[in-house]
Amino acid sequence: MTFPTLIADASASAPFPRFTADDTAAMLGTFRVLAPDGAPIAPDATLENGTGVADEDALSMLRSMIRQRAIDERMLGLQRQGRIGFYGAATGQEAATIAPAQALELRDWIHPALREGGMALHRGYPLWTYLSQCLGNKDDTSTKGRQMPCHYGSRQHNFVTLSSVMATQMPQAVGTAYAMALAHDAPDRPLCFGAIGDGATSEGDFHVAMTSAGVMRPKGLGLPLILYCQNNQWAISTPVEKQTAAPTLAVKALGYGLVGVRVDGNDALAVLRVVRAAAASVRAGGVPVFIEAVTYRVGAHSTSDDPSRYRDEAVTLQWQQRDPIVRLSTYLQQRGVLEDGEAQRMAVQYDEEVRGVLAQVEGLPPPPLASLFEDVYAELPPHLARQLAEVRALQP
Ligand SMILES: Cc1ncc(C[n+]2csc(CCOP(=O)(O)OP(=O)(O)O)c2C)c(N)n1
Ligand SMILES: [Mg+2]
Repeated sequence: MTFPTLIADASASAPFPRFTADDTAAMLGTFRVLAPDGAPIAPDATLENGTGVADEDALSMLRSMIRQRAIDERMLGLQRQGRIGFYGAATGQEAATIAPAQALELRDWIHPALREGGMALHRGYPLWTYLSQCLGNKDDTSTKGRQMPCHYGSRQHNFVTLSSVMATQMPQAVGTAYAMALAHDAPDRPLCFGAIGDGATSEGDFHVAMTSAGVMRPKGLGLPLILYCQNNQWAISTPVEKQTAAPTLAVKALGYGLVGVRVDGNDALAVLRVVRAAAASVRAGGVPVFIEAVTYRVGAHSTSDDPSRYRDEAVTLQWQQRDPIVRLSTYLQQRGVLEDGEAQRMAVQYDEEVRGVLAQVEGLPPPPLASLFEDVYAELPPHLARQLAEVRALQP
């Protein structure tokens, strides 16, 4: 893999958003607002701040991105110490993770993949619950200690519990969007956002979902649906070039009659604008939008993985220099709304927050043993009732 090719076509003048299903330029070009050094590429005087993004929105994203990194770093450390069993970090992908959450509304539903936990946090999912899920303790209201770490879910935040099985988010999101289209009317419908990684585009579910997303037209309108692929260029040890011979992932949308857009996933402002434009379009009844956010997995796939065994880490170093947090904070400093050193201070403050909450939740007991028997049967079958009685007898 050569580092520059995937971003060489980035251009400020990429024709976006035009939202026609045959706009191959948007699928082949990469929409970008900020250059890697944080400078707006081609400020547009007709847009707010020249970038189309209000300072408070940019600051809100920056805070969540820095918080996400602080959490990820602490959780990776915890896994290495054997205090949790697994963790999938979004390091280097914070813009691609947080910006869609800023663009969407709380009434919209999210079917997340492994890297989207930060979307829930940005929506207000408590850090206490997030950490409790990773620990599988009694306050793990997401999965009651029955799942691996990173399987966050919250009804209150319309954040559907992650299924580890790749690409399942896609047909599930189509189904949710279909229900939304039946229950609500354009032009202001809630929408569903389904997230996947680049590797998931090779799954059968991807094809099933893309086909269904195109042909299902309740009330004669497109589904209120955004399908979102974080192309971090690796699926564990398989590079994206082995997933497809297509020039981009976004261009696949064309074959299904959807809108495809490719965006620089390390540019929070660009992702925000793309998801906002897509949301406005699908709320109003437009064709579902498939977004490819180009980024890079600068860390390991998960704590069970060692990328130095299969990839050239010199490339990783180059991507580390395109840090989405540095890009956004430099932009905000240049605008005069972020002080020198403020981003670093925030990082320290969030790390303290994580340590503080962790110190409290690590002491919590596991969920009650009897909860193992809940949530599947309305009435326990006799063999499980017998086992439940045995469990109760064991408890002090
Ligand atoms: C159907 C299925 N096959 C294999 C796996 C094992 N697996 C877990 S994550 C992963 C790679 C995912 O890559 P990608 O979709 O690019 O997402 P990323 O982890 O890079 O965010 C694989 C193969 C799985 N979870 N589900
Ligand atoms: Mg990937």
